[in-house]
Amino acid sequence: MFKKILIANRGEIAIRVARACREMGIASVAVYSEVDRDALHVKACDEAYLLGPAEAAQSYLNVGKILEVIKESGAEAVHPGYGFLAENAPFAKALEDAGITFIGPPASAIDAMGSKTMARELMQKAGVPIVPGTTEAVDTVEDAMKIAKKDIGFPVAVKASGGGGGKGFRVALEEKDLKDAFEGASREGEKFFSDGTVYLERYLLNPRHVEVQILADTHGNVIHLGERDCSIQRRHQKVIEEAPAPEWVVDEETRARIGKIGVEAAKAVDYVGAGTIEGLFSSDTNEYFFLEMNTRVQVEHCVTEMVTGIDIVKEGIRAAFGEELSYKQEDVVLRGHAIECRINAEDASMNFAPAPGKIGNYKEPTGPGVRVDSGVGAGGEVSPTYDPMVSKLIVWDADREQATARMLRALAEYEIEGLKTLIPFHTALLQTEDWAKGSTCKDLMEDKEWLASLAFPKLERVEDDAPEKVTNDYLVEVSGKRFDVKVVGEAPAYSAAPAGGGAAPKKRGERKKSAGAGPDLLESPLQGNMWKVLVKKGDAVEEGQLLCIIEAMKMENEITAHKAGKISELHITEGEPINAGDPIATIASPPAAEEPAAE
Ligand code: MV4
Repeated sequence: MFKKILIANRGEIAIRVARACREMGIASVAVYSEVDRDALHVKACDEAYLLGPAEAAQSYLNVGKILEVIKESGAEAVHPGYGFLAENAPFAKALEDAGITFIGPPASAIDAMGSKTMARELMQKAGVPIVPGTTEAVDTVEDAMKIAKKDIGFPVAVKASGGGGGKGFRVALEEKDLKDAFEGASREGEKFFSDGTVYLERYLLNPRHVEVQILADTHGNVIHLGERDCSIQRRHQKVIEEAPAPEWVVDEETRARIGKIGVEAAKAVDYVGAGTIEGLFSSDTNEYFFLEMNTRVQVEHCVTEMVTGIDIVKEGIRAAFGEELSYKQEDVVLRGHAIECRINAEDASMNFAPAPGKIGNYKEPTGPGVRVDSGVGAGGEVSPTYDPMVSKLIVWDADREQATARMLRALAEYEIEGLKTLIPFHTALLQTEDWAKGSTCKDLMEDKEWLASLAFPKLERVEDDAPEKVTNDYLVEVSGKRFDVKVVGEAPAYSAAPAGGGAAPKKRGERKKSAGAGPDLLESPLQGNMWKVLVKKGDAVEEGQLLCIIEAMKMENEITAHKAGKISELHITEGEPINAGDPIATIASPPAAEEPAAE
């Protein structure tokens, strides 16, 4: 087995991989950016090297620097986790050329699946069902109209060829929408993937997102670990995942059928390691269609681990080393039900705007059937530079209903001070009839009133009066290599009001319209670029009305009015950069409210 692996990632997934290494007797090497010096993933590894400044391009995406660290540390293999360099074929190729093992599929498989049109063509040839549509890019709106009318029929989905995960995805419900959808998807493809080409699919009405976990080795063995249902999404970001799908959605026979589809898809690209076939499942017709393959370990792999007992990360490492998989298909048995809630530092009442910041006290839930894969802890910080995930809360129980109860218990135990997180959102959602029925909760996720009712009490920073003495861990970097040192000094003054407690979220429709009370100034919750400004000075706005869109981390973040009133000052300009805490708009309350004041 490998003696030393470099983990080219940060946060919870870097820790997840480090744990697998520790259990396998493999030394682990962390890499970190300047803002991650105290990050938990650094401590989870045996040694650690500084890559560079916070900006991912200069640190976690800095291939040249990572290659240097590989050499210096003597690592034989690299685990990319997810995000960053995980699906970067040139990186996998550069490692192959340098004689370093990339823990993942061959660069050719990443390439083949990276182009969504090429993937569709390959899958069609391999007999894998794809969503009806084109397997080649469509060049013009006119061509698109012909194909949509003749071969596909409306509604039609327009998707960017370089896309994936819903980026560059537009829907044309009828003919007159096609031009906008085509141009929108193309523009987004150009912006995010430097590829403006698009293709067409039939737009399926109310499908479920059902994906298949695959494991493959270099000896030709390919198995599946059953499906995950990730139908609860917010603007194409998964927020809750479960394994298996609700039993009334996917039965044993369907599971075997879509599992086989997943295995065939992986075989068609000579896959190695852990991967996922994403697909759309139409419950009405029992049809399953290939959407795309994610050629990496996914965020939600844990729910599959909980119901199969198989360590997906370890199997990926074994496969990369050239060992055979530890399991045959008939060894894979699903037991019970697992649910994962993504505990993001986001404000569900503000269109899921990232809410990065410093964590005060922090206590994770424990007890039977509970797993927390976290990337930060007490006193830690969710940086505005990276993905705002605090942790993944995963529970297992004998069936879906009991797993739901267990998740609600765990969410209630979870204490995260100083940050707005999705805990109130998950708590409310898992108690809805929609969730119990196993619906995709699409309407709920768009229900602004319901989301606004999940608002937090205002967070406060409280100064400590007498600083206590504490032992602090400091670090020294010698030639970019990290060493830990203990220093006794004063505790930091930061502390924060509880975020987890406060009023229980109101039920749907119970919320009263705000009469415009509270502070006037709305500040940017995140750093990014002002992409669109939809209001002007002097406009009267409703609470929750869309004001502007900030592009950050390749995501469009909708910023909505925090209260009703008149925009007395607008502090933003389209196209300009904006920092977290910068003013966006001053909203003056309307004169004396007609509605009675709340409470
Ligand atoms: C679709 C679709 C309907 N028809 N494609 C693409 C990325 C993935 N995150 C969701 N995607 C969808 N692709 C066609 N041809 C609907 C979705 C979709 C979705 C699917 C299942 C469950 C929830 C969803 C939420 C938004 C979009």
